[in-house]
Amino acid sequence: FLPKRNELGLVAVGFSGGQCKPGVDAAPMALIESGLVNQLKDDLEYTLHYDNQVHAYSDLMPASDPPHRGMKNASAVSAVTQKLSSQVYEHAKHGRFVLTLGGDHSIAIGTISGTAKAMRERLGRDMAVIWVDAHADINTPESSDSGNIHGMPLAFLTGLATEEEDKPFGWVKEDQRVSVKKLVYIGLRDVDRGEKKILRENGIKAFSMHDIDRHGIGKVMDMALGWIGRDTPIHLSFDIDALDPMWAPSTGTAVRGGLTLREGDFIAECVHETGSLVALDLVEVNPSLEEQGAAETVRAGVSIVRCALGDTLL
Ligand code: 6HN
Ligand code: MN
Ligand code: MN
Ligand code: MN
Repeated sequence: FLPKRNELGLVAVGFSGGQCKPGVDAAPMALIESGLVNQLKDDLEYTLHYDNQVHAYSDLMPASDPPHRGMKNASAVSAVTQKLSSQVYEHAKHGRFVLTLGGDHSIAIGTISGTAKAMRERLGRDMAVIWVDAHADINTPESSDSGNIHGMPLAFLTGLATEEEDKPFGWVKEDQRVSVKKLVYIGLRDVDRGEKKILRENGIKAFSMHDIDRHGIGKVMDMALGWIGRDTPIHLSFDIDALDPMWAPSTGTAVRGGLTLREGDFIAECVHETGSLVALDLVEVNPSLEEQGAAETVRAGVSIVRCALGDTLL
C-alpha cells in the first residue's frame, strides 16, 4: 500500500486563521526558499507534483466570521480545510506521498481527513496518526479556553466534536475520520485540563516529555510504532513547537523543555523506516516571531522533512 516510490505531492498552505498571530502563513515560502524543494528533487530524487503556489485561499474567506461555539474564524478555517482536504485526497488517491507545509495546525483537519479517506478507498484500511507536538490539540470547542481552532483539530478528526451538516466542519464525514485508538502522541508537555480528561477517558496513547526522559527516544519510538502495528498507513503531523525553543524559537506557542533537534529527526527517521508513512504535515513555523531564531527554526523544519522523506546519514 506504500506510496509509489519517489512520487511526492506537495501542498503549500499559507494559512494562519487557526490562531491569532500573523506570520505563520509565510512559513511555506521560507521553507521552500531555504532550498527544501530542490533538496527533495535533487538529493532525495523525488518526482514532484506541485502547483507552484502557496495557497492563501483568499477567495474562500467569508465576509464576516462571528464566533461559533466559541471558535474564532470558524467559517474560514472550515472552508480552507475542506478545500485542502480535497487537494490532499487527490494526491493520496494517485498513490503519492503527501507533504503539506503549513500554516498553523488547524490545517491538519484538511490533510488528515484527505489521507484517511484515500487510504480507506485504496486499501480498505484505517490510517494511524502520529502527532508530534508540545500540545494535544484535541480541545472541543466547549473545552477550549482560547477558541483557537489550532488547539482543536483532533477533536473534529476523531469525531469527539461533531457538527451539523450546514455548520463549520459539518463536512467532515465518518470516512474522513481517524479512530482514537489509532492516534499516538509524542512530545507532549502542555496539555489543558479538559484535554487530559479526553485523553484518559478515550484511552489515547501518549508519550510525554516525561516518558522520553524516562525511557529514551529509542524505546519510545519502539513503543509508539508497536502500538500502531505493522502494515498500517501512517500520517505524521509534526508541530515544530514539539522541539525545544532552543532549536525552534520562532513558533506561536513555544513551550520550554522540549525535544532536541536530533530527537525530532530521529522520530521522523523511525517513522520513515517503517515503510508505512503516507503523509507528513510540517506546521507552526512562524518566521516573524523571535526573528533572530527564524533561520534556525526554518532549518529545523527542513531537517525534519528530509528525515521523514528518507534522508539517511550513510
Ligand atoms: N498548537 N491548548 C492550547 C489551546 O489554545 O487550545 C494551545 C494550542 C496550541 C496548538 O500548537 O498547534
Ligand atoms: Mn503545539
Ligand atoms: Mn495550555
Ligand atoms: Mn499543534
